[in-house]
Amino acid sequence: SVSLKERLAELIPAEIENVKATRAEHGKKAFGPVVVDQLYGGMRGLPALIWDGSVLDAEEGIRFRGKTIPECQALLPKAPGGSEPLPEALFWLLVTGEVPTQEQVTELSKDWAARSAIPEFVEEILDRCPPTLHPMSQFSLAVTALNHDSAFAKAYQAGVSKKEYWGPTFEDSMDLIAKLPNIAGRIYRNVFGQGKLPAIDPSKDYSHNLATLLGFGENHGFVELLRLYLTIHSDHEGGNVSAHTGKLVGSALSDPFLAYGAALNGLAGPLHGLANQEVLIWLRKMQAKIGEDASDEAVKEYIWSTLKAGQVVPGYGHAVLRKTDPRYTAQREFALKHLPEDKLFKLVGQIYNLVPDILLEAGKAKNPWPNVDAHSGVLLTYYGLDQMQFYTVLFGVSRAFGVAAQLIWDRALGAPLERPKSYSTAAIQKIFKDK
Ligand code: FCX
Repeated sequence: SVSLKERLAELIPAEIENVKATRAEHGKKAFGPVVVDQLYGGMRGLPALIWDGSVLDAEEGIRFRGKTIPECQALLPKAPGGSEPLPEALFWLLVTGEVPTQEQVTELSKDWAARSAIPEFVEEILDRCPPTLHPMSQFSLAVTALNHDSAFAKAYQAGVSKKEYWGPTFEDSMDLIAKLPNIAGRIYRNVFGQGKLPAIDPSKDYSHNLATLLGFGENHGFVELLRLYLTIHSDHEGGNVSAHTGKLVGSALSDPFLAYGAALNGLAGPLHGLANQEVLIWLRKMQAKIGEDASDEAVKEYIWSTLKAGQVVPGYGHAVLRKTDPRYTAQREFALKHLPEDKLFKLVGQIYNLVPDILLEAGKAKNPWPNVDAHSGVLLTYYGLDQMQFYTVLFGVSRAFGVAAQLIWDRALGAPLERPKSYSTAAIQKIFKDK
């Protein structure tokens, strides 16, 4: 079928059986020891969630349904004349585990274009936001407000059976993704004053339309960048702040708009998605202080001054990864192909040669290597999207793909309310008093 919903309906019964069988066979088995430090330490490494869409290996980085980023770049359908994968295809892969055909992807592009209009009252909410309100706050407001027309919330009120939850969740998830370009485009134009928002073109792919709404539709390089960008930022297994928040809030049967609004608020934190903005601000401050063609010595000194001021080096380190993020590498390769002589790109490369040794010498960070955010802003800046306060919104458009895919599967598999146990320090002391 060219319809994602029909394909999904075919896959769900077998997966329900698969989970049942897995639980029957392994459900009562212990899954490694938990140490007290994990309770205090942000639950690093604690096995706590199930998500089939993507898995993160500390050394190798992300795989989407078993496929690395280079494999996705090779296998997923592309736009005519394009060489980067279409994020529509990545969404199909995340949801079904299957590489879609060109036809299936085209159908998704059309479906999303048809669903893309946002209610007038949401436009008004955005138009009334002061331009000084951070774009991510505006983004989360608008996404939350889409709950006004939630198919899931409506079905729930009408008494839909648990077995049917996934259908309206699917509809909401598709609407959510489809409406993000109009929300992001409106925020961009309101805040940065780039004129009136053009219309979505139903014959174009999702990234091309988003580029048009931002004012870059004629720029082939930028459109290609967005295709890559939206593909690689979509999902990073289940435990990161945005993915986990979406799943957690969804577990209360809050609809996908409420769940994703919450996820966006997590993405807006500087240790997570906002890091892409922070990297650019940091690079610009560095250039202002030490000039554009600074020596390694001057750059090193600047990096040390950041650490000595008690700040993090944005774009470096990771809670799970222990090697260079393949999302960084994919963007570096894009830059080598499209902007090899760009000064800011060269600075990013220079920093890559210096930061890891410094972080190792400083002795705290478990991972001295760059993550996805160390590179993305430089590429956007090159094409003229140099308003760094907007960068995390683009991350947020992409992350909706992963969170939406999870929400659909959680409702299809009947995932329960999340409710882990918390302990007091006094309780910990008592438990281990004589041990
Ligand atoms: N610069 C300076 N110090 C760093 C650091 C960095 N880039 N990365 C880690 N550290 C420090 C931590 O702050 C911590 O210090 P503390 O003991 O004084 O609290 C110590 O090293 C140990 O932290 P570590 O276990 O290595 O890292 P965590 O799992 O706690 O945190 C993040 C991971 C990503 C939050 C951390 O590396 C960081 O702050 N990096 C900079 C911000 C950033 O780039 N975030 C984006 C991450 C990601 F890709 C995304 O979500 O988009």
